Amino acid sequence: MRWDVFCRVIDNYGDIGVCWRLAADLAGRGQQVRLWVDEPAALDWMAPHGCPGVEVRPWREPWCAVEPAEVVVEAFGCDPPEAYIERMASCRPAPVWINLEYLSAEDYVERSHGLPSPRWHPPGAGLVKRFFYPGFTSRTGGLLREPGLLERRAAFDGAAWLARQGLTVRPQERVVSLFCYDNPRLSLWLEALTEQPTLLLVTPGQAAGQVAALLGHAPREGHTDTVGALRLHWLPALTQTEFDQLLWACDLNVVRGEDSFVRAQWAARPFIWHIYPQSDAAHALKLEAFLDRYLEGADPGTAAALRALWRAWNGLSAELGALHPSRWPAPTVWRAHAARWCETLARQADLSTQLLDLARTSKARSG
Ligand code: TRH
Repeated sequence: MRWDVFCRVIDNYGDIGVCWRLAADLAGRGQQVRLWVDEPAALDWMAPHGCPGVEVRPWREPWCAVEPAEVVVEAFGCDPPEAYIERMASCRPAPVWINLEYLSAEDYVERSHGLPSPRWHPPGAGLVKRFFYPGFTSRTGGLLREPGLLERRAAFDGAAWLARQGLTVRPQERVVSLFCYDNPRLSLWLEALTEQPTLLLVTPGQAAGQVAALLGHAPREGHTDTVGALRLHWLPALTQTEFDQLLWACDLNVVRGEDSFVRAQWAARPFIWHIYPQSDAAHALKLEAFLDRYLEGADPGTAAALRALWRAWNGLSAELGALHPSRWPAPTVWRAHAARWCETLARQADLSTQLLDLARTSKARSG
């Protein structure tokens, strides 16, 4: 099928990050995808080699007159151009129109997934938009997971990857990646890490900016600084494929937003989620909803330590002692928990498989 995916970059890299993964995954399954994006700059480093089957097109006003694809995905309610919707309404059969929503573990997701929203007024009169909610249970749209992802991770050699970055892990050292938003708790956390043999891989942008400010010098890409038992290595911007490999190579990953959050789960390694902060504090409920699912079945000590750590990291609790590694679950216990969670998620149908099913059945229904 031919697909048009619409992406509006609001901020950061998650909007384009999710849309690119989706487009590449669909193309890998033989679909033809046009990715319409208003701000494609991040693709230069995220996906410099492109992907066969994906055509990146500029989303500009005034809109160009193009024939709509058979399946139209608007990411995160970004509202495709009116002129495009008008054309969709005149197509016979009408294209399948799907709104890919934000990821959440909250209960409303199961209730809302798949709901139709018929359009009564122009420009889309007669069309039906369907809500597609990614999620963590079988009654949701699942998570992006390309075929063979977990097998590639299982065959991956983390030490060799680190060696390619010029790094050799020392005995007892914990390898940690840092991809986060601005975080006033970061200095306390880093101070605690100086007491433990740690190799911290710092991603460019907000993470590097804050660490650099604390050290009092600019980030030095490719270099390593040492403070006590902590070695800090400044990473360059990685492609999305390499970013996954970074997560696979680490013992602990600090991730954020939506896409890196999902990839950390497929890495089957311990992780801390810096949730995207929302002004109405909606992120607090979202964080707790995920923790409820993630920690189900964990032993009470592990569950309490992780909940306290994640809350403290996100500024949702004053119990800052939870940030100290001495309060974290034992590495083997934490890793076993992460591996079990990944196995549980892998039993669920992945997002692209479910999206393809929805598109095929909707197409068959509309004739
Ligand atoms: O960048 P994010 O915080 O993105 C978002 C946006 O803020 C968005 O508006 C919001 O709605 C959403 O979060 C919840 O975090 P995210 O989602 O993890 O996206 C980062 C992307 O950048 C992801 O695809 C991985 C990629 N990346 C690389 O490819 N290479 C790198 O070196 C790094 C650091 C990231």
